[in-house]
Formats: sequence, C-alpha cells, structure tokens
Amino acid sequence: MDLLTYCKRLPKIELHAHLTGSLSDETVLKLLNSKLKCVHVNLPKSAEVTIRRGHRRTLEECFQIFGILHYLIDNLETVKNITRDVIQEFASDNVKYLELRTTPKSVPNKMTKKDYIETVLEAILQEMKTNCITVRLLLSIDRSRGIDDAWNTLQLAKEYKTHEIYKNLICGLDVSGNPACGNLTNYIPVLEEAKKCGLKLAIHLAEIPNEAETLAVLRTGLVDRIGHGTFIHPSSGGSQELLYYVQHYHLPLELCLSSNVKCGTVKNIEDHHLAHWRKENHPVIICTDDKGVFSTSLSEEFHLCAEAFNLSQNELNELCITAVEATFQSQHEKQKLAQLIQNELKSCT
Ligand code: 6MZ
Repeated sequence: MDLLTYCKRLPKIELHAHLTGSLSDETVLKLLNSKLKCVHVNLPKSAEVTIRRGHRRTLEECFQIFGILHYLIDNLETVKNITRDVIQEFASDNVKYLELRTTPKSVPNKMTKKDYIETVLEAILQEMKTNCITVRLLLSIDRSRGIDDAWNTLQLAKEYKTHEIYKNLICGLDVSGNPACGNLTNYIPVLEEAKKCGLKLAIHLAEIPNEAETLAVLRTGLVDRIGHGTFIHPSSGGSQELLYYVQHYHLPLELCLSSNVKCGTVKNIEDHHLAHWRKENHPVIICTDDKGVFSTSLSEEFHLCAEAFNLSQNELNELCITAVEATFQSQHEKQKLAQLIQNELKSCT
C-alpha cells in the first residue's frame, strides 16, 4: 500500500480546523453561484480563495481570503450547509473525532450570533447521526475584534455549554485571528473567566514572532493547547524560557504544516518546527487549520509529514494515539476514543 493510501486509512483526530477556512472548492462554488443569483457584482473566482500546491501568500493575504468567504456566508441556510459539508468531508477523510472552531457572526436582519451558533450546533447533531464521526465545537475569539467582542463570545459559550440540547457539544474557546492585530495580553481576564467556567482553551500563540505576548500568556498557566507555536522553540526563533513553560505545562501543539509554509511563516516543510518538538518527545497533533484555503486534507498533512520527516507507519499510528489525550473531552470519553482508534489501527495495514 502506498503511503498516501495508508494516511487516508488512518483513523484520525482533527483538533485545529476553522469552519470558514475549511470550505472545499465545491462548497465555495455553490456559495458563489447562489450569491450570483442575488447580486450582480464582480465576485472572485473560487481559485482566488484557495492556495494551490506550490503557491504561497502572506498571512495578510490569507486574512483577505477570510474576508471574502465571510461575505459569502450571510444567512442561516448557508451556515447550515457549510457546516454539513465540512463535517461530511472530514468524515470521508476518515477523521473519527473533530474539534471544529468558528467565530460567531451576525448579519443585520438575517442572523444573530445566537442564530449562527445554534445553526452550527444543530448541523453538528444532524451530521453525527449519519456519519461515523464525533464532533465538538470551540467558539473562536478573534483577536482583531477587540475585548468587548471577546467577553460576548465567552458569554455565549457559557450559555451554550449548559444549554438543554447542545450542552455536550461546546468544549472550549479558541483564540485566533490575525496575529499582527491587537495584543493577547489584554485578553487574559477573559481567559481567566473562561477557565473558571470550565471551558478549555486552545490559543494561537507565536504564529509570528512575539516573545513578550507569548510569554505573558504562557505564564498564566491558563492554556490547554497551543495553535501553531511556530516561534516558541529556541531552534525556530523562540527562547529557552518559552520552551520551559510549554514543557512545564506539557502543552500539546496543534501543528499545521501546509498552512505555515503557504503563509510563509515556515520556509519549507523540512524546516518545520515539528522536528524540534519530536526531538524533545513533546506531544504534537497534526492538523489542517483551513483545509479549503490551503487546499489540503488531514490525510495529506499526515502524508507531507511522513515524507518530510521519514516517519514509519508505527510513528504515524503514534501520532493518532497521542491526539486522543489532547482532546477536550472527559477521561471517560478519551478512553472510549482511544479504544476506537486502537481498534481501527489494527485494520489499517
Ligand atoms: C489565525 C486564523 C487562521 O471563524 O470564520 N483563522 N487565525 N491564524 C490562522 N492561520 C492561517 N486561520 C483561520 O474561520 C475563519 C477565521 O479563523 C481564523 C480567523 O479569525 C478567520 O477569520 P471562522 O469559521
């Protein structure tokens, strides 16, 4: 069996996937067509919202892409459809457990943030009935939207965490957004309150160099998982002190190879900081970030990783198993998931 086929067969866990960034070409095309029926303006061709293999954009350009996609997602029917499509695509890539994340959005006269969240949650419930996948949701705080918006997102997460129907679905908060905007230090009070309410925290840290901010957030001891962490390890432009905190708190890193290379924060796959963390024997999780925008899948990310770092099938299996412990689930749920992954791994070869 060739390596890519093996990666496709692996029972995978996806812990870092932004809903809007995960839209496939097919989904974007459907959105463009339905928008064209309503408005007569020059809309981007779908190629402009995906970055093909071998192509690169800057992080700033990536954030312009999100702006275009957000413009297309302006009603509840669309929110339902995109959530459904994304879950089905992950399920058919043999992802067994998915933590999806999204920033609550509102559109005047069309949807409130609550409508948005409930529609995503409802689609998750529906898709779990018909696909062999468990899905959980993180609400995203966008660091470029300011502190009031962050408090509001926390309030919504608290509300839905104890909601009669949806209470088991929301497992935490993500902090993301353009890393060049705002300062995460200002968000620490929100993060403290979130932890008090039992919400887990997955935080984008050091996606671009920013030692002071990264250190301030790590020192709080509030973080449960790190997104990217590109400039943390001393061998990739970080420092011993940053490394100390990540190791001290044993924080798993969500690593997104294509995303980092295509946005230019990492030169080549071979230079990816994954190598340094593996040498430290530190837990890393392979993720897609935005499978649509970066034109990838979780299987392809495993494949890239295996080729670049010469990983054996056993080492790939280990990556799937390591991810279980990093999920935002109860110990009991983790045990069940670990069992499922182990069973599926047996029939992989
Ligand atoms: C930081 C990112 C990101 O929330 O509309 N997002 N934030 N770094 C990244 N690396 C490339 N990729 C995506 O999904 C899109 C939003 O996710 C965040 C950004 O805030 C983006 O607007 P949702 O579903």
